[in-house]
Amino acid sequence: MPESDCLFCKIRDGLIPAKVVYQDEHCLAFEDINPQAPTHVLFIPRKHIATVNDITAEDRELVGSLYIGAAKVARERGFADTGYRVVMNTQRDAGQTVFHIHLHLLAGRTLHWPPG
Ligand code: D5M
Repeated sequence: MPESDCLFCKIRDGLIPAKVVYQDEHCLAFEDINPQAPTHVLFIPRKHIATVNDITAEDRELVGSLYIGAAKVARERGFADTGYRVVMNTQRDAGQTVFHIHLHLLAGRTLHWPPG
């Protein structure tokens, strides 16, 4: 899929509105439009990467920034000790629907395991 057709690239570029809650050099985070928990934030790299399969060694810092951002937002919202989940769905069987990688941050309720 070309980057110009990617929903999350359009959010990154300000073409589609989103409630941005965090950003840094590599990463942008916004509230999920269909929250599955009281806190549900998506952390995306500014660079278009379709799936986890497409991450390369040169993306190390960028991928690390998604986790650093998620931990920061989780800490700010008081979940550092009570707990939260970060997860990246990959391909059809995991339910990936947007093909620009995104780290889900879920918190604010008891999260069951396995997720189903
Ligand atoms: O997760 C894709 C996630 O993206 C899903 O939780 C809904 C969310 N989503 C879809 N469209 C939007 C917009 N426009 N703003 C914010 N969030 C959105 P996946 O892991 O691919 O199933």
